[in-house]
Amino acid sequence: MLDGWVPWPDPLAEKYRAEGYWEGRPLDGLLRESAERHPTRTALVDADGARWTYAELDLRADRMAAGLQRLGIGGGDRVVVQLPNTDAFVVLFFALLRAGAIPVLTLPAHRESEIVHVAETAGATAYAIPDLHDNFDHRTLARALRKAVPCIEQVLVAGDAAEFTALADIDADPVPLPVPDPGDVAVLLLSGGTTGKPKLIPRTHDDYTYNVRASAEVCGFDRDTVYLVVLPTAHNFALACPGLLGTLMAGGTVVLSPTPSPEDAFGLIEREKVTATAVVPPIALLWLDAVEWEEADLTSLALLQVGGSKLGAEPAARVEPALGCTLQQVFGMAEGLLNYTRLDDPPELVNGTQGRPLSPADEIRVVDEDDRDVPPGESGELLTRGPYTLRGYYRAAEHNSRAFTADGYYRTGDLVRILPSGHLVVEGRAKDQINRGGDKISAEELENHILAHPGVHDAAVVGMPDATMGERTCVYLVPRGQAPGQRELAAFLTERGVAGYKLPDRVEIIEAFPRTSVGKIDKKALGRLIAESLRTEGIGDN
Ligand code: J2J
Repeated sequence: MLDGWVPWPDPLAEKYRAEGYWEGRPLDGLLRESAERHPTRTALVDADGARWTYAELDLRADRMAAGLQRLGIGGGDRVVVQLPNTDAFVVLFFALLRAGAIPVLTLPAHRESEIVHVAETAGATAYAIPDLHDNFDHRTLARALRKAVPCIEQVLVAGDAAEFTALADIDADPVPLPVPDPGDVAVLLLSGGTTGKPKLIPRTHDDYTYNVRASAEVCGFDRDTVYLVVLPTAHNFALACPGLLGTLMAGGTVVLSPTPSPEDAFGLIEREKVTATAVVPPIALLWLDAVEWEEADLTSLALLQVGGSKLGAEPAARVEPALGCTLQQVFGMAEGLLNYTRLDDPPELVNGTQGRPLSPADEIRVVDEDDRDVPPGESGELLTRGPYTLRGYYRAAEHNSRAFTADGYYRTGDLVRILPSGHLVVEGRAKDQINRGGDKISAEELENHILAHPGVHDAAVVGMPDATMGERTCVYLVPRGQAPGQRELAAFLTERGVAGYKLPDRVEIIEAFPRTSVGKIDKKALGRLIAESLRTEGIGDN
């Protein structure tokens, strides 16, 4: 068993098993079972139109699993996976599970700063990358990683491997594979983060399989589902809610889009008669506009899931008339809890709420600053525990003591209120994080990087309202001599290996920070200050 993660207390685990939430099946079993049930149906289609049946995908995963074992990868080894939306991701994901290794999922946009930290924390022994993606050579990053994190023994490359191992060469005749303990960790997901360093989320075979199965049920996925992966495959939403795993479990077809652009996505929706997909609000807004000029036939699309940040009620109401499909709002988190509007909810709930919990076993509380339950209908911080919500981040004991209550509730940092129907409305945030159109940025992590600049005495990162993205990132700097401007700071952070989506959109200079009564930087005041500046400049959210 993997050490350093926090399992559910035994009585609770027994309850989840007895009540049928946890079925004792390994996560890769969903592909195996679908391959046995309908081997000749199409499981996967890539952007170029290459297609794999369930039998073919299943065999590819078996052969790669055997090849990985031959390379010595298995037995609980952690493998950092950073692959774009390609068949290589899907095959490697299942192959790692079957070899007994644990995929550690990172986004294509992550760079040295994030990857080094994740690989170190996970104690990873291998790193899987594309050769080039989005004008970036991931092999350069792999070389830097190997220097910084000596436990990385192997680099696996989709494409031109240079001095490393090509994923295409990892292939061997299928061998008997280890059978995992379903209560053990299957995959490590990356958290959006509120602290100085990104955190890892352990998801077990039992809990993640339930996450996928229950999501597929609520979303009505079946063998006729054609699901388009638009967000990165490594994102919990696109992977498992119900996402690509839910589609494969249901026996449908997964289609991979390289980008969320209307050109790519609409073309694939028309070509493959896509029935369902999941996007973040800025992409939904872009698509709502793009139907005006793009000619593609979107009539097959029956379900658009939108989540990751809050979708306004006004654009929400435009989805069905403009795209001709049902909208589903999803308020989820890689940590676990998922809220979905139901397919038969009335329009006021679909457009005006962020859904209700997926599982009857989800426990939620809404509390004030002293952890006391607020009166029904009032706003407070959402706490949750349940059969697919983590009990602790991986190897983060100190942080866990703050991120969870003594009785195991996860503090989401989200401010919500609950309607009598049980639906949640997200009202704001209690955590020090920017949600830039679904991309999460930990203010503390970014501030730490910015503080390394010689022209910066102190830094405070806050969100500023933005019509498309919901919010963008603004940093207030107290200069030391010559403070950097926005471009210089971006170049500095890029040089430090910070992911592009975390670069501040705006830099403001300030002599001293406003402080709260206890002497902390008053970020609410800074947030009001930048919102006010935007208003006077005629920019802002309305
Ligand atoms: C407001 N805030 C939201 C929403 C997430 C499905 C959907 C999203 C994620 C995700 C996910 C929101 N309205 N509809 O993993 O499976 C904010 C909250 C939450 C945080 C989690 C999924 N949907 N959020 O976004 O781990 O602040 O997961 O706590 O990236 O996103 O971020 P993440």
